[in-house]
Amino acid sequence: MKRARVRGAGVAALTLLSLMGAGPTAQAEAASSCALAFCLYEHDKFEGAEEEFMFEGWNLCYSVARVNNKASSMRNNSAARVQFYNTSNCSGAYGYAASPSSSDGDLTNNGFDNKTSSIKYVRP
Ligand SMILES: [Ca+2]
Ligand SMILES: [Ca+2]
Repeated sequence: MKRARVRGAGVAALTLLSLMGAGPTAQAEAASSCALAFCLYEHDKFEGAEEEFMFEGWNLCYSVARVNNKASSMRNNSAARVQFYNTSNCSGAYGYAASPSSSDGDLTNNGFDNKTSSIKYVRP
């Protein structure tokens, strides 16, 4: 009985996925969903311009380009802790660190709104 219910849920999830893929909102969903390891957004609540970052190894630093000094929210899909730097090459002390698999819709209360210029993936 329990087995049957689990299978039922799986079928429902698959149906929902295919509906989303075919629906008119598919593109809007993709625009604000972070496909890569880490994403920064220009505005609060994952709005505005988006910049996506890959995870290619520990302790790698990535410069922020599109939303340099503009990031106001973030999504971290990676298993890494992501450190935020006000400087361009992850130099000096980081100003904020995002936990693995976390998101933050407003960086203001972390004191790091519109500041991020580079990010670094570190082991949690
Ligand atoms: Ca901003
Ligand atoms: Ca900066």
